[in-house]
Amino acid sequence: MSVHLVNPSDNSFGTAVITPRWLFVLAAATPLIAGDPILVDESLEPIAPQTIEPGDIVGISIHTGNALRGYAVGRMARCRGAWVVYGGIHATLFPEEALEQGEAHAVVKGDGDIAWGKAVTDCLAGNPIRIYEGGRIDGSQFLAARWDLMDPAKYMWASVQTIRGCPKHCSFCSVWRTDGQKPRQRRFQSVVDEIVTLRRLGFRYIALADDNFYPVTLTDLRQAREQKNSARLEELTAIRAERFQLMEELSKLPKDMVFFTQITMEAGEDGDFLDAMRRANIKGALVGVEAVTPEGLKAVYKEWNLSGDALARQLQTFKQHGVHVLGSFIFGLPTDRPSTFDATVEMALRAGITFAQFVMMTPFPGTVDFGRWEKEQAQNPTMVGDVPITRYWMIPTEVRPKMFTPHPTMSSDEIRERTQKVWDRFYDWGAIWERSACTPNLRSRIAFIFLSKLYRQMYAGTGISTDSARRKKSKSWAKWTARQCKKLFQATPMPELPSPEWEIEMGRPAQAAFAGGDGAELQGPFEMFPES
Ligand code: B12
Ligand code: SF4
Repeated sequence: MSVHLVNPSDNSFGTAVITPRWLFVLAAATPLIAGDPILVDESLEPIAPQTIEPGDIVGISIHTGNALRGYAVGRMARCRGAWVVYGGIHATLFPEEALEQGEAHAVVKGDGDIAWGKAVTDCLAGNPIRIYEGGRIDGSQFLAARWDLMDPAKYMWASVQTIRGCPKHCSFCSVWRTDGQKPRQRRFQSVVDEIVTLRRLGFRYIALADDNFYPVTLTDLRQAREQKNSARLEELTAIRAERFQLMEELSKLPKDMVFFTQITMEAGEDGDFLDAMRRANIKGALVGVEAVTPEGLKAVYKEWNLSGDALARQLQTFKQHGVHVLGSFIFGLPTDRPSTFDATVEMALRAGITFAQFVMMTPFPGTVDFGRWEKEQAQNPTMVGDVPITRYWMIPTEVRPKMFTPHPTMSSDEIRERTQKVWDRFYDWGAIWERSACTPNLRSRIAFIFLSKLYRQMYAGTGISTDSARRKKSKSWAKWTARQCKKLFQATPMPELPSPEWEIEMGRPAQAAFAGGDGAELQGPFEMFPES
């Protein structure tokens, strides 16, 4: 009997950018009695059906974008006599769909760190229940990933989670509803131990797979003070202190490490936090800008974001403190007009952000936007074949529309074409070359250009491309570029890197873990985010 964990994907590139963290966390959650699980990441290679034997247990993770492929894998596994269990955000939101369409024996809702062990044990005993409530476990219970089961040659960046949940409530995002609004911080010692393991293996680029790395804003603290809410103030202060503690420990790791995270724009007001990020080598952050106008921000319940010149200044602040921004913008909001596209790309260029992504409005299940849309569609649903559009992930990818919600003034094609042009303009050779000036030497500059082009191609290949010929071409381009980028990201493994010693009772480090690398890696090929 074997346990298989499958990350479904329709696109296999042979090399992947970021490790799918759930795979290695669930590996750690697999009971010892079941042995080491077999990990299959289909973004590298599709699963080979003959590897599944009767009585095996197959765990499949689905988000909305890969649910259809996930169900096909599940049906195949069940047909071969395996126990089939689903988990992940989409299965959490639609457990019945996974049971029916994916022919699951069981679904784990919510966190799998504890519930997966129970599901495996029950499958081994031959009596799994239909639904396991994994819930939202406490941060101290988050498991460290089994990186010993990963092939380091296949991934460019590893991913480590430091916190789950987000106190905000953006209308297009499901995180605050599924992961909760109460931030759940992982013990920083466990985070650092994992990173040391990864650096030993030769990973120096790490994505901090967090919903929001900045869970307490200066405004939150001020409001608690003004309301004289001492309990709240104490709680917020403790969360903030733990963030600083984590960053302090990260700053003791080898100096060649580069971390990247996701953060709200409000961090731009918090110079102390940004400085701590820079010292911790958190050199880049995805910032959800979403829209550049006040109306657009209102439409997504993100009025607390800035617009206009104040927005440009706020984004520049990140860079001044040494944190590069990957700005994320959404097109297709009801308030968007043809002029919004130019205004957005001009703002992105003016604000000096290092990377940008321009995504099209997608109503993800579990969001406020999705709920509203589902209600609107209830009476007279639009159908694509025999699938209602509100179940768009069940529409075969070849015929799946690129946009699902109609816009009041523009057609989907117009929005797509204009979005494409914005990508083209932000990532044209001249603009990339200009941005690459933030790197310290020619080699890094070339690497920067490669990465920018890869980023742009991967998006065009898997998302917003206008026709299948272009998609095919950009996929093979992305495959080639990914192989080159992998080489650029590789670092010399540091098997001797010592683990920090922690004072367990105090929950604080007893001594400085690692005073810093020898600097050799700083000459590496991709030191594109120098200390500024
Ligand atoms: C890091 C991250 C990314 C990274 C890295 C992705 C990667 N390779 O891992 C990047 C930036 C590349 C990314 C891209 C995208 N992402 Co993203 N991402 C995340 C984020 C913040 C964390 C994911 C993570 O690693 N978590 C850590 C692991 C350990 O947690 P987990 O995956 O939730 O797994 C736990 C449970 O779900 C459960 N579980 C999971 N799988 C299974 C399987 C079984 C069998 C069992 C039993 C349990 C189980 O157990 C695990 C441990 O507790 C999540 C937000 C979130 N809170 O999930 C969004 C999230 C998954 N992303 C989302 C989206 C929309 C995207 C994009 C489409 C964005 C875009 N517009 O381009 C792309 C799509 C990429 C792709 N093709 O897959 C949405 C998905 C919504 C949905 N309904 O599907 C999320 C939920 C964020 C949101 N705003 O709502 N993402
Ligand atoms: S989009 Fe970002 S800030 Fe908004 S709720 Fe989601 S994780 Fe939080």
